[in-house]
Amino acid sequence: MIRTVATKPYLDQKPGTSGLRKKVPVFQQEHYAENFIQSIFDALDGFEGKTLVIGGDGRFYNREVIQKAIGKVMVGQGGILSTPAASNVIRKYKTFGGIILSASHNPGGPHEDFGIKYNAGNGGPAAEKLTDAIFAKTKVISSFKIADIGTVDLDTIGTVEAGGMTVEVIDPVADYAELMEGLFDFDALRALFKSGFRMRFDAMHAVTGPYAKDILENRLGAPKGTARNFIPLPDFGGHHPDPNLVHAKHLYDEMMGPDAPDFGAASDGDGDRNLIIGKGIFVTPSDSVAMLAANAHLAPGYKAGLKGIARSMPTSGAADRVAEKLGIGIYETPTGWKFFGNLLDADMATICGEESAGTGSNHVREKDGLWAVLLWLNILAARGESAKQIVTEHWAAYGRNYYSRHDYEEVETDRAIALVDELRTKLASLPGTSVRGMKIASADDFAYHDPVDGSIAKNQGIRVLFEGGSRVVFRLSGTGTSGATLRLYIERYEPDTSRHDLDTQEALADLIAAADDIAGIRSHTGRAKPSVIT
Ligand code: VG1
Ligand code: CO
Repeated sequence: MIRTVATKPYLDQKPGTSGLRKKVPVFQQEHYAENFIQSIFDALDGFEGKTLVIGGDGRFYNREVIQKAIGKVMVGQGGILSTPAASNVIRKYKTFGGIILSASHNPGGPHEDFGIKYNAGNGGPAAEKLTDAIFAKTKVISSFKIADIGTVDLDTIGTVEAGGMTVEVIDPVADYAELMEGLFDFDALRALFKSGFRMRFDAMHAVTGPYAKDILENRLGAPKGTARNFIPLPDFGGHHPDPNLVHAKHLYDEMMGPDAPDFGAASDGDGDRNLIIGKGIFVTPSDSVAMLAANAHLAPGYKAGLKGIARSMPTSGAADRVAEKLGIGIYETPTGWKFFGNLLDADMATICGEESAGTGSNHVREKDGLWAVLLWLNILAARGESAKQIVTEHWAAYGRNYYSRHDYEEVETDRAIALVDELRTKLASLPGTSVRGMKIASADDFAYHDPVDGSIAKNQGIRVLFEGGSRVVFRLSGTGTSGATLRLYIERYEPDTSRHDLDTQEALADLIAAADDIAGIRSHTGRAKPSVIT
């Protein structure tokens, strides 16, 4: 029985970098989730009778919203599907699209964050054109449709008919594990673990736990205990499921310690991010995408080579040097995975990456945390070298891009906007001037012209480029849920091998000071230092 229920619009349902993200109490307002989900369908055509995938990272409010969205759907057991696994299910079963319930790396719980995102039939996040259309619908919605099918059992695998609809509860891991098995040399990985290779994977009580446990321990024979914090919890054990040097500091400390395992990794709330730490060496996400691209041909799924590499604008230029050496295309896109979709669909890019710990390939249309970890393992096995050797050899061959991101979180929105506005008005006058002895070569507000569909995305981050290739980038986050988050990205290229083991913050100190001179970060935000440095 399908009922139509009258509703009133909420005016704050504009999707950000990755779907709609708000605090749980915001989503708990009457009809808030129903309105947004109905608006997704109102912006789409031709889904009648088709199948929809629903994924979620198991955070608080996940199950409740799944019951609201249900139509003819495929859903992961327990309401769980990692973001990359959901992308795979959409592609594999050629469904109409999917809805992913997650706020990714943001904390979960009754007072923390929740999110809803729509992925299209290619498995990728909805392009801007569609998210704009969804937002337009949320502003005029007057009713939504809902099926009274009672409570659906999400915990038992199988198909149930409910209220004239079919609900298929699937094993969330099986299809994904099969996909990984086709890309990587599982025999070589089994041999690696058999030889005594030790690894630590921290699932941070988020969605990748069951995937890591099954793939690493069951299928690849890694010792029990390789996967840690592998039981997904609705509040992620009270932590931020954000795999970076702040929220996964325990892993970093272990990997730098005297009895460190050979390789350490972690993933985020919805399983699309990755943190890579070799024994005694942290690999920045920007370096990781460059190193994966340079070595991908060692894995069976990429032995024919890459078509191209794409990276988000704030991501370091390390990957550009690899693309140049390989003689393949390099694409610079705005922040957010939705901008890679066209390049992947058109087979112009094979590997994509973001500085925020996102790496992925054309195997799905999302970034994929465990994929990056398995590709690293495959490369380690094929080369028979440690992560540290691979990293230092890469720097010696290509030069090192020192890179860091400074986040100023929960800044008052007005003050953050004032900073950006002031910076914009200054842009034209900056080139040719010097800051701290460094000459500014150019300054602009990044705009992206999509080479596939011709669409243009403006105001995607302010870049100040210095002579010699160093740069600072400023942008406001599109995923935060309280106040504004200012992100400052700092990069310096260093070709000289004798200067490859400096402390990153020291190597970037003059650029960090220059960024404050240029943008007045401290005076605008009232903060003496960033909240998070990665
Ligand atoms: C952040 C990252 C961006 C990433 C996005 C979604 O966006 O910077 O690179 O694609 O999160 O990641 P923003 O607008 O806050 O800078 V996830 O793992 O939260 O889906
Ligand atoms: Co994520």
